[in-house]
Amino acid sequence: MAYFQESIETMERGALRELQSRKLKEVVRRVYDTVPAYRVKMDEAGVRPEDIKGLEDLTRLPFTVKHDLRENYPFGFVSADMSQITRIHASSGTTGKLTVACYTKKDVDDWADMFARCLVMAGADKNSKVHVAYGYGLFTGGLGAHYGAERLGAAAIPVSSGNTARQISLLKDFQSDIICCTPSYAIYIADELEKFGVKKEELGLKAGVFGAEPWTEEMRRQIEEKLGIKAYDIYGLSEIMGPGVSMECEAQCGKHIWEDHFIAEIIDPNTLEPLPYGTVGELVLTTISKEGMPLIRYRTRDLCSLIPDKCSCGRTHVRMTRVIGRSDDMLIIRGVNVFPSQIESALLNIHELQPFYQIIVDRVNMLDTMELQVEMSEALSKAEDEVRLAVKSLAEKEVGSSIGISAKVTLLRPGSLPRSEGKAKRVIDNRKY
Ligand code: DLL
Repeated sequence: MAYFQESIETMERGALRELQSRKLKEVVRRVYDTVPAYRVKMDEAGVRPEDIKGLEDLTRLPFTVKHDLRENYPFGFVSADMSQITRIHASSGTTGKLTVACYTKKDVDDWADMFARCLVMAGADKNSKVHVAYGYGLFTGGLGAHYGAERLGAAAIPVSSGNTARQISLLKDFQSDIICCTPSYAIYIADELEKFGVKKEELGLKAGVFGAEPWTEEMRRQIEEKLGIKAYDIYGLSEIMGPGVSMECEAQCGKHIWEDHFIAEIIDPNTLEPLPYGTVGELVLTTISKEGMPLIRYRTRDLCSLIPDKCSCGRTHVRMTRVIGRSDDMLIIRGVNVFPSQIESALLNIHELQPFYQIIVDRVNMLDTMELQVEMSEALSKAEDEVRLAVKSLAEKEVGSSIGISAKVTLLRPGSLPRSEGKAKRVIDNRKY
C-alpha cells in the first residue's frame, strides 16, 4: 500500500484524537486573541479559551457561517499578521460578494502535503504527469492540485480550464496519467474526444481526481467508461483550505478527511444538534492547523454522513459519504425536497441518455413545475419517434419514483446544452418568490 505520509495517515485513532485535542486548544486561544469577531462570538456564547480542555468541549464553541466571513470582508477573519500571509484566494459563490481565504506559507505547505496524500490515493507517484484542468484564477482548484503534484515530485501541468481542443491534444502528446478537473468538465472532455478523432486508448490517463461539485455514482460510471480510467471523488472548500480536505482511497468507499488538520462533525441543520455517525446532516469543520484564517465549527452547508469504520486501505482518518448537495441548493418543489443529484442518478441510469442535463423549475398558476432537459445519445437521436417516446416516458417514470413528484422530460439533440468547464450550473429556477 502506498502512502505519502504513512505515519500520519495510519495514525492510531487514540493518538489522532489526542493530537486534535491539543491543537483545538491552541487554535481556540489563537482566534480569541487575534480575531475580534471570534472574541465577540465566544464572549456572547459565554465560553473562554481556558474552558476548552479538549475535543469533548468542542460543542461549547459557537458556529461560524459564511455570512460572518462576508460581514468581515475582506480580511476580518485573518489571524496572522498580514506580513505572514503569502496567498489569497476567493470564491464567488452564487450570491455575489466574495468569500476570501488567506494562507500563510505554512498553510500552503500543509495544503500541498494533503493534496499529495490525495494524489497517492489515486495511484500517482513521482513519475506521474498531472494534468491540472481546474481553473487557476482566484479559485483554489488549480493551485491546490498544482502544489500537491509538485510536493509529490510529480510533474504538474498547469493547463487550467477551457480550450478543450488544446486539453485533448496536450493529454495525448504529454501522456499524462492523472487528470484533475470537475466531473462535469471530465465528461465534456470525454465527449469531445470522438469529435477530435482521438480514442481513449491513445491517452495515457489512468485516474482522475474530480470534485468541486456534487456528482453521482452513475456519473462516475460514465466517466470511467468513456475515459477508461478510475475516477476519484475529492472534496474541499476555499474557506477551509481548498481541494484535498478529503478524498477517496482506492477502496472508493467514502472520502478520508485529514483529521490531523480538521475536526469533522455532522449536525442537524435545523436544531444544530450533533448527529451520530452514519446519519446524514450538515458537515461542520474546524481547522486546527491553519494560521492565516483558522475557522471554528464552520458550517459547510454540505450534506453527508461520516463513516468511522476501519478502512481496508489502512488509513485511520474518518470518511465522509458523497455530498448529496448543499442545503442551500435543495429545491423545494410542491413542498417536496429535491436534490439535483437525485435527478442525475435517475437520468443517468438510462443508457440512451447522456450526462448533459438541466433542471428548469417554474411556477404556473401557483403550481411548481419541473422540466428536465436532457441530451439523447447519438443513436437515440436517430431512432424512430416511438423509441424516443418510450425513453422519455421511462425517464419520467424513473425520476418520478426516485423523487416522489412528477417532472416533464424533454429530450434534446446531442450537443444542445451549454458545456461546463468548471462547476456545472444544473438548475434554472424561474420562480418568483
Ligand atoms: O470547490 C474547492 C475544490 C476544488 C474542491 C477542486 C474539489 C476540487 P469552493 O469553490 O469554495 O471550493 O466550493 C466549495 O463546492 O462547499 C461543496 O458544496 C462543493 N464541493 C466541493 N467538492 C465537492 C465534492 C472548491 N467532491 C463547495 N462533492 C463545497 C460535492 C463538492 N460537492
